[in-house]
Amino acid sequence: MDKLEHIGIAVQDLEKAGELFTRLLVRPPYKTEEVPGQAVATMFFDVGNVKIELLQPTDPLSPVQQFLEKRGEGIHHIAFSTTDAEGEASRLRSEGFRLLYAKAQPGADDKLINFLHPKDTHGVLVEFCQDKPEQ
Ligand code: CMX
Repeated sequence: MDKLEHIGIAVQDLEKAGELFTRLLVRPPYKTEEVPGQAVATMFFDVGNVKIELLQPTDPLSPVQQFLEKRGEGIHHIAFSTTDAEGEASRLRSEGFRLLYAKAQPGADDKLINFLHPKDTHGVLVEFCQDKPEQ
């Protein structure tokens, strides 16, 4: 886990939340992107060395929709960057953590992503992400 890469925040309305964060942070988002595999629409703000990712569900079965129904809007996950997602996955498995995916999946912002179950990490959904290798 090299550094805190981003903080994910679940929101009901990406456009409205985006306007608020634009005023809050005094800068526009640098990217908006749909990630069909995760059933989310995302918007990213660069805040120094860490990013804020706003997440709106695009499907009733989206994990973010389930989160909103159960817990309401708020911090959904924290994500650490790594240069070796599969190596990190092996290390974490051997430490007894439950990984949500057998192999890192395509995520937003040109990343491969995997997660640890929040029940193993004191109620915090932890993501680790690696830059997608150049094609
Ligand atoms: N943070 C903390 N706790 C969470 C959570 C979250 N984001 N999401 C669910 N939980 C809690 C639930 O509240 C529940 O706790 P209680 O039993 O105390 O009520 C528990 O975890 C549920 O665990 P579960 O039944 O095993 O799983 P769920 O069906 O609720 O799914 C999770 C939870 C994490 C496995 C699912 O949301 C998931 O697969 N997430 C990974 C994918 C994802 O979140 N994608 C969206 C982001 C993509 C991106 O960043 O681009």
